[in-house]
Amino acid sequence: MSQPVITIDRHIIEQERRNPGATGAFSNILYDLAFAAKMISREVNMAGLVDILGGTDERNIHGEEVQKLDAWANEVIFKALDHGGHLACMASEEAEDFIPIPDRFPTGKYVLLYDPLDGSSNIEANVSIGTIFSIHRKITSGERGQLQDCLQPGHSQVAAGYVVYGSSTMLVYTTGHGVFGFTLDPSIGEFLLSHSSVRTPSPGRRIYSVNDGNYTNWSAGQRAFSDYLRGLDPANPKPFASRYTGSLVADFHRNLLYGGIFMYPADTTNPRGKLRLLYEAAPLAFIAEQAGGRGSDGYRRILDIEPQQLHERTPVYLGSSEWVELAERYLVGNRGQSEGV
Ligand code: AHM
Ligand code: MG
Repeated sequence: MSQPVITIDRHIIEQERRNPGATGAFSNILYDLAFAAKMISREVNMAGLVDILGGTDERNIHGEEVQKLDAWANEVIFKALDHGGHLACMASEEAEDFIPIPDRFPTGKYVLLYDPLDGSSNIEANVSIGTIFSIHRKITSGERGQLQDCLQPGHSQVAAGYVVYGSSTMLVYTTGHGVFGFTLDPSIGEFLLSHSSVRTPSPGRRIYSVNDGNYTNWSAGQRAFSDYLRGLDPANPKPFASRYTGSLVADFHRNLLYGGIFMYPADTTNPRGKLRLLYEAAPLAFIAEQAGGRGSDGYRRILDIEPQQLHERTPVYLGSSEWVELAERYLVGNRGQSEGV
């Protein structure tokens, strides 16, 4: 007999049954996120057609004002989740402050943080882009969420995931019991289980993903590690392969499946790196760890960082444990020798 087709809804229900105390609230958040992902996927796939179908710079074919796709995706996610009664508040990379649930809707015990469309500068060139999300429990006592509910360390996430809008659309998530990937079948509009219990191969492929153009602005340790990866260090005469699209989700996803290391280090212009702790680093670090890999800021586990601000940044090292640990050794070993950072 052939294997049963497992939709994301079925998978979520089966995961929920493993937790006898579950109320279904958490599952509903995941359903709503999957729905929003489908909406965004459809629009991303149409992005190149807007001009052909008669949109103008400011108005689409329906005469409506055209929004930038990342602002539109931000609203789609918010509206898919604002009314279900499961969230106390949200925070988005696209919004300066945390976003309370509108007063007309009931609230719930979870908090959602998200980056609606990461890598959106790549859209015009048809390069894969993604959505990233992170879910926490509300920790304050009031009915409506507060800023404090959003400022939680990554180790208290109850779920995290991302959607990659690539050659196919995939949703990958973890609730702390492994990593599961679902591929969207556009003919039936369903996410189907395609990657069960994803493990990052160990040691995995020798791939590194970083914006090498920043080399001269890096610390001595980062430069030394980069030299190692490029085969310029006698300790490693065999260079790694370099793969970098400039789209975090795409680069992370490839390395999750193949092995390798993704880095966005600190540099002289971005002393805390470029990527955001709450919307990008923490959720992907949770997934990396659940797949047997590692997530570090170069010195400590990303999931242990206590956030102080919604939009704070952190250096990021994600991927196969071997390579992330090696990066840490180079950074720690050359600490104090940094010119710029
Ligand atoms: P964004 O949140 O403004 O889209 O920026 C995040 C993106 C990541 O997807 C990617 O890893 C990084 O910025 C690329 O930055 P750079 O162009 O500096 O290499
Ligand atoms: Mg982003």
